[in-house]
Amino acid sequence: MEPTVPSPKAKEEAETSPVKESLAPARGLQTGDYLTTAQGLRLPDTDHSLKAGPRGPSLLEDFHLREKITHFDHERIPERVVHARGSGAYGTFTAYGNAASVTKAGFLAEKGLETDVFVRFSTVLGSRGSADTVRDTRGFAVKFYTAEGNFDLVGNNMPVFFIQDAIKFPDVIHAAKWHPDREIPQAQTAHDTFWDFVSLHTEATHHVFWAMSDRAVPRSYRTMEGFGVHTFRLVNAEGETALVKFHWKPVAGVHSLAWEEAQITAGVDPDFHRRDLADSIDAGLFYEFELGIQVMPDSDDETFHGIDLLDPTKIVPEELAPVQPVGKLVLNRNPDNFHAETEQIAFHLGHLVPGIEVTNDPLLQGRLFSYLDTQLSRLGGPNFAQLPINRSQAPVNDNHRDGLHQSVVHRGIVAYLPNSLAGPEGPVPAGPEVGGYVNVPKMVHGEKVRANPVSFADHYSQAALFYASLSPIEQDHMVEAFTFELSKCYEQAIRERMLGVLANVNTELTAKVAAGLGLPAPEGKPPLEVTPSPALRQITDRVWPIAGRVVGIIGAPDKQAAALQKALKAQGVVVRVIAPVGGPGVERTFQTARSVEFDAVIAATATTDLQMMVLLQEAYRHAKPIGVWGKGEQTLANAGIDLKAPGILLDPDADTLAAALGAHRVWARVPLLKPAASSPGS
Ligand code: HDE
Repeated sequence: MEPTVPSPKAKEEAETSPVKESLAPARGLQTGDYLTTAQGLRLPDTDHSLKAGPRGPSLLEDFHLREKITHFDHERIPERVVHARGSGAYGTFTAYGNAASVTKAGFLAEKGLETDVFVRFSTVLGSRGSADTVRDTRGFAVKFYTAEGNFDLVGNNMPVFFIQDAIKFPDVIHAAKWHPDREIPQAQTAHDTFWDFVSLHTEATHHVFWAMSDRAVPRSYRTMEGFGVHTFRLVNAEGETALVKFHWKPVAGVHSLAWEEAQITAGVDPDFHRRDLADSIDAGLFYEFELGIQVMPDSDDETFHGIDLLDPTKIVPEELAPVQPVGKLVLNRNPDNFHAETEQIAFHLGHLVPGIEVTNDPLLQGRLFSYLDTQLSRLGGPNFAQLPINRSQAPVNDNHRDGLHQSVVHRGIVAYLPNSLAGPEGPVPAGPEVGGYVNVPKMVHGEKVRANPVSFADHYSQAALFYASLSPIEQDHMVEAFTFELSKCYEQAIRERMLGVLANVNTELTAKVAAGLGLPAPEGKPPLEVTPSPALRQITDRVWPIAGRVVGIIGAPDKQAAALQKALKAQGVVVRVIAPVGGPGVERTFQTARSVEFDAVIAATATTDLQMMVLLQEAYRHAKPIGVWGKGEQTLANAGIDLKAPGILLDPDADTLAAALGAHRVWARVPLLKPAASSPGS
C-alpha cells in the first residue's frame, strides 16, 4: 500500500528518483567517445561537406550534412504564447509542518520534509529574446516534485489579474502584446492597443495599478513577492476545508529598480535578472522565499469581509487575514541546459495533489484547460510529461499509450481498465487511503448563463486601496508611470478615456497624471472610504539582508578596496573595482561600467572621465548610496554632486555601506530629484 503522505522510505526513494537520475545524460545518449551520426555511425570529418571535387557542388548523398543541418533547422520550439522570456533554477522546499492543520498535502504538512522544486521566473509580454527589466508583470511558477505527484503553483509577482473570466485572456493579451502590423512595441504596455483595452475593460483597473507601480520593475527575482492569485481550497486529514491564498515572501524584501534605471538596463544588460539568478547561485548566494498562506473560512458565499474570494481582481488585505509562513524555498542549483530544463518545463494548474483543490474562480477554471492545451503545440504532443524536467518523482502508471515522441517501450497488451489480463503488473485505481485524489464533495448548481456575480462589478475600490497604501514616493512613481505610458499613446481619445477611469479611483492621482499629459482632469466617483493596507508598501524603515548586492569602486585595486571586498563578501556583497584600464583586480573599466550594475558606488580617485560622470549622476538620480574616499571628493564635485546631499557617505567603511544597502535606496534624496532639482550636472 502506498502511504498518503511521504514516509522516510518514500523520501529515500525520491532521492534516487527518476528526475534526479534523468539529469545525468540518458544511458546510451551523448556518452560515446567518438563523434557519430544520430544512428551511431562514427564520423571522420564534420567540417567539410561531400562535394564533387574541392570546387564542385555539394552532393545530395551527403547524409551527414543533411542530418546535421536538418536537426539544426528544427532546434527551436515555439516560444510560450505568453511568459516567453524567463529563466529558472532548482531548489528545495522545506515544510514547517504547521500547515497540517489545513492541508493533508504531505509536502506542506510534514515538518522538515524536503521537496525538490524547479522555479521559472518570467515576464509576460516580450518574446524569448526580449529584455528582463521591462515594465511588466513577472511570472513566478513553481513545480514541486512531491512524493504524491507534481504540484504546480503557477503564480505572478502581482496578486491580481486583468480579467475575471478566462474567456477574456486572448483579448487582454492581444491588446497588450505588440501591434500585429509591425510587431512593435516589444515587451511593453506603453502603446495604444493596451490602453484602449484597459480603458474600456475596467475590471483590469486594479491590475493596471500594480503594473504601473514599482512592482513591475523588480530589482531582481530575489526581491519579488509571488502570489497564487486565485483562491484555492485546502483539505486536511479530517476532511475539513479552508479557502486560502498562496504568497511567496522574499527573505531579501521587495525592492525595485528606478524606472530610468530599468530602461537603461534593458539596453546595457538585457539579461540582468537572468544573470543575477545564475551568478547568485554559482556564488552560493541562494535566493530564499517563504511560502505563506492566508486562511479564510470555507463559507457558503465564499466571501471574506465582503471580498468575493472567487474574484481574481481582488486581494484580501494581510491586515484582515495574516500571511502565515508554512515553509521555505531555497533556490540552490542552476539548470545545466536552458532548452532541456527551463524551456521544456510545462506547468499546469491541474497538477494537484491530495489536500489542494481548485475553486470556481472563472479565471482559474479556464486556466485548467489552457495549460495542458498549450503544451500540445509547444512541446509537440501529449507525451511532454516524459521529458526529464517534467517527470514526476512519484511512480507513474497512467495507461496512456503511443503519441508523438513516446519514449517508453510499453510491454504487454493491456492499457485499459477494468481488465483481467494485466496481473500484478497492471495499475489499479487508488482510493484515498492510499493517496488517491478524491475531490471534497461540493454542491454545484445554477442556471446556464454567461454572467458574472454582482460583486464582480466593483472595479475601483481595491485599486484605490492599493494606491492609498503606498508610500508617497511609490505614489509619485505610479503617477510618473501612468503619465509616461499614456503619453506614448497616439490616440488622444484613449488618454482621455483612461483619465476617466483613473478619476473613479483617486482624484489626486488623476489630477497629477492629467497635468503631466496637458489635459483637463475629469471628475469621477472615487470610493468615499478607503482603508489602506500598509503591508502593500515597499518603502519602510526595515533594513533587509544584502546578499547579492553589488558595490562599485571607481579607483584602483588597492589595499582599501581589498579590505572592503573582504568585509562585504562575508555578507554576500560583491565589490568590483572600476579602473581606467583593465589589469589584475580590475573587474570593470571606465569604458565598460554603467551605473545600473551597482547598488552603491564609491568614488575613490580623482577623475573627469565623462563616463564616470554619467555613472555617478545616474547613481545619484537613482537614489543609490554614493561613498567618497580621499580624492574621490574631487570626482563628485566634477559630477556636480553635492557632498552634503542625503546618502553621500564620507569615508564609509563596510558597516556604513552595509546599512545603506540594507535600506535599498537613499529615500531621503528622492524629494530632491523632482524634475526642477534633479540631474546633478545637467
Ligand atoms: Fe498563464 N499561461 N494564463 N497566467 N501563466 C501560460 O502556459 C493562461 C494567468 C502564468 O514559466 C501559458 O505553458 C490563461 C494568471 C505564468 O512556463 C498559457 C489565463 C496567472 C506562466 C497560459 C492565464 C498566470 C503562464 C503559456 C487566463 C497568475 C508561465 C505557456 C485564464 C496567477 C509558466 C504555458 C512558465 C503561462 C494561459 C492567466 C501565470 C497559454 C488562459 C492569472 C507564471 O497556457
